[in-house]
Amino acid sequence: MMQLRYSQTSPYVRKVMMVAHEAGVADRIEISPTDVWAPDSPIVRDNPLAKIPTLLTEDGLVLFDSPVIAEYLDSLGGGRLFPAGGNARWKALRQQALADGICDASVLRLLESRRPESLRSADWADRQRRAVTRALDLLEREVPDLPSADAPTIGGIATLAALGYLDFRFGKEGWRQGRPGLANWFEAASGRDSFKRTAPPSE
Ligand SMILES: N[C@@H](CCC(=O)N[C@@H](CS)C(=O)NCC(=O)O)C(=O)O
Repeated sequence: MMQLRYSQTSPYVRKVMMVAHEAGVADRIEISPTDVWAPDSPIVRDNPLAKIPTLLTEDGLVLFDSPVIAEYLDSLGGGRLFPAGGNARWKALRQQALADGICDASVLRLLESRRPESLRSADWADRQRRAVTRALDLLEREVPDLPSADAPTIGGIATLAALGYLDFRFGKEGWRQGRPGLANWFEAASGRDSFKRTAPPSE
């Protein structure tokens, strides 16, 4: 069995678990809930960066971060989600980078809001919020490049995980507003089993 250092609320974990479901290897992964914020968190034994997801493979490799884990799990399932070459590959990888960047900025914003009030920086939080806004606007323009629901790629999977995270943490901000193309794409693509089976807990 592989072992995945995991949290149910992490969008990066959701992405790699979606890949595991798509690749048909989810039942080879043992989930190991890991609190990366605990002072004595066991995560640092496996990942010096103290981040999840971290995957321990059946061969004894320790893999991070999520793009590496995603490509590894996809390779076990025959490599359907990472286009082999040419612009299709670069587009899918850039979509993943954009989606992961939305998650990075959103996680930073959330963490900032959880610091003691006297330490919070409104400017810093706003910088992250604006990055997400611009990224969503770019996604709206590039909807025609996103994969259809029945032919997923890593770009589409990562985009679903990022938009699902915005719904989970910043739902009231309404990312769909003014982005009808992206909203429609999400509506169709989020019907996939891999997305439904990896939902975060409802708050
Ligand atoms: N680039 C990393 C980001 C992973 C990440 O930031 N995970 C968060 C949880 S959502 C984490 O473990 N944070 C702990 C920390 O930053 O110290 C990836 O794609 O795996």
